[in-house]
Amino acid sequence: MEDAFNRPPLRLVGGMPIIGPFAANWENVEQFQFRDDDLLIATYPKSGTTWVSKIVDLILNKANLEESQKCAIFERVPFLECSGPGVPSATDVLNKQNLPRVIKTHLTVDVIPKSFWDKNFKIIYVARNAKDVAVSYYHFYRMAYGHPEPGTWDEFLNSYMEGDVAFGRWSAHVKGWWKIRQQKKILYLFYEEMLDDPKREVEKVLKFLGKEISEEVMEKILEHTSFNAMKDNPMANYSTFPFMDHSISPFMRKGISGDWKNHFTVSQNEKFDEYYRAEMADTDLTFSM
Ligand code: PPS
Repeated sequence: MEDAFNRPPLRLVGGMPIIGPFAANWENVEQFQFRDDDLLIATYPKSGTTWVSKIVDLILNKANLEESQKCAIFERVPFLECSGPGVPSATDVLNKQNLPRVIKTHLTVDVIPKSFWDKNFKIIYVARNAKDVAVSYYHFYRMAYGHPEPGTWDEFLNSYMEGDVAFGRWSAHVKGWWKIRQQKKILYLFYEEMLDDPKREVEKVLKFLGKEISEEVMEKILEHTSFNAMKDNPMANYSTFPFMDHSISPFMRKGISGDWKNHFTVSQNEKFDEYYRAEMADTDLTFSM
């Protein structure tokens, strides 16, 4: 029998590749019922999900650190499509949750559960530039063995460009959510802008959620969601999550913009730029690299 967390192959759900263990619970994900008071954090992998989750968590509990530290961020913000042997499926956890829910997803708009379209809850989408995502995703594939082997960096980059990675093509993901941003209540954030001025971006989140906080709470949130604080925080750095080997590459790896320059060769970069122009020709969505 296939070992669910030992490099199982990707599987297709609704045309989108997903990691093997998650596919087993797909029927429950498809039938998942969103509620009007949910808050959804949607991202392509490696785009700042954990960072924005921690910010939202601290905003909602007014930077009550004791509360926020009671359990890991992946428990406070369940990952909708996550399931596997020995791991409670997020759909089960969420179905039992009565309080307003904050939910994480990496699903594309094409495969999001049908109930998404009938409800009117808020969504925070975070996008990160395609090249840094590729690098971060490569290192994540190396350390998180629910994914197939990434191969060499060059092999992984080719798979990524072809969309043969979990959650498919980056371009389809970011463009899909961008397209529906006026149809649904979506705050579309960029990882690079969060790095540039975290306070400004936290203020955007506050406004979107209709929340006000004191300057003191703001300072606490900024301090506890800085890269260094999150890297050292076992409730934020995924060190308590099974099926990851942080000695290969830590989950909280570098937290910078432009690391792609340390990975892409000149020819990989030329090829990627050409691919990128074609992929992004039909959108006004732009990124800072
Ligand atoms: S996942 O697995 O898809 O949920 O990963 P995700 O949280 O989306 O992305 C992980 C990358 O985000 C970086 N990160 C941060 N950067 C700056 N500041 C803060 N506070 C922060 N928290 C997480 C993390 O380091 C991963 O990026 P890389 O480039 O690999 O370092």
